Amino acid sequence: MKAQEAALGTLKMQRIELPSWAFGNSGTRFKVFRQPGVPRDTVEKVNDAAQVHKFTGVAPTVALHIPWDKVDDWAGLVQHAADQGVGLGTINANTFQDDDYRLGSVCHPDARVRQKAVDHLLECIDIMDATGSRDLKLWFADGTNYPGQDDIRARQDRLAESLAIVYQRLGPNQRMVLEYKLFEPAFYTTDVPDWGTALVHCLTLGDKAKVVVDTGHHAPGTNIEFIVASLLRAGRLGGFDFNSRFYADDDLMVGAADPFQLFRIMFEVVKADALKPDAAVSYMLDQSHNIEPKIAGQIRSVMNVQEATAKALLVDGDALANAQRAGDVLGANAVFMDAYNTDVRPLLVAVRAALGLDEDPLAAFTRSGYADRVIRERVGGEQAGWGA
Ligand code: RM4
Ligand code: MN
Repeated sequence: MKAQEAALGTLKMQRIELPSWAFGNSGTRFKVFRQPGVPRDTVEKVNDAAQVHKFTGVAPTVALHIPWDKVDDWAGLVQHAADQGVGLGTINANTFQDDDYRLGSVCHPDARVRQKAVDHLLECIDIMDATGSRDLKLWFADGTNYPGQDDIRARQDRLAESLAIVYQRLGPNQRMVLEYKLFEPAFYTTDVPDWGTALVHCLTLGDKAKVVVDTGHHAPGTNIEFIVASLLRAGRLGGFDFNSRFYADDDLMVGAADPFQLFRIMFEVVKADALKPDAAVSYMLDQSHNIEPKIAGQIRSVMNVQEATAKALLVDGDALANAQRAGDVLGANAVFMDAYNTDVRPLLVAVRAALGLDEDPLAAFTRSGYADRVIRERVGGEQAGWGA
């Protein structure tokens, strides 16, 4: 009972960040299915994100992607978000959708293109100044497709030089968070393919540089919780991009493909006491809802993170430590699995009650009529896609 009460307190304070692009149309490279009622601009994306927070109570910030979400009046957007009960979060840079970036951005062989990419990243920090955002998220599509295409080490040097310029520009309360990805769009080499490469660059840059773990960016079978534990130990875990994968960077709803993996990851987070706001680890979703409704898809994802967190919080730490010390392999595993196999849905109902929310966020959202209303209202104009 005590454990449940403690878990309830922590779950009430949990914070999950939503990606603006989850609310726009998205798809595969084969087809983008358009959905009615999809936002047409950043303001409408923020409105949709605010619905997720309204019904879950734990998703009060929305991450933006630049230039997709660029607006003329940042102060106006900050105010609009506040009026909806949310804030603006991480600023995600985009150096992958310009013809100049065919051979890369910050690692490009041509100094002119590298400068263009760096200028974009500096502009993102200007935007952070205006929005009050803490984190600049960097994911680079840089890499090569063919052996011999470019010099692997020289590309690392260019990356380090570019990152150093951007790092210097960060304000005292701003951070740079560097995301790695195994492959795609480059297939032979990727310039930031793994947490080792990301960490090496962050360690060289300084304390304000941290690594982002996108759960979809690993080879099949990778032990992601080991990476999380190692980065936490090094004080270099900046945050997560949560999603689910069956094959590669599937961007499916977090906790859908392998809820046990999400539990194992959240257990490492809980062990390191890294759920607290001052632990400065951000918990962001990075998903696209290609065939399912988007706001409901985000609500479901938030609930999945909450369930994994609740289970992780219920692991009996003393019993586990005792079993580990005694070398009791099966006993330790049983303690772990007991928590995973606990039905935490009643606990989350209690969390929602304590927050003054409906116990069933998805049903409450449906009942609110918001989805039907925006389908009626959002006619005309160009519906936002993941790239706009
Ligand atoms: C990348 C990566 C980034 C995201 C882009 C759209 O694969 O996950 O975080 O911003 O996709
Ligand atoms: Mn990501």
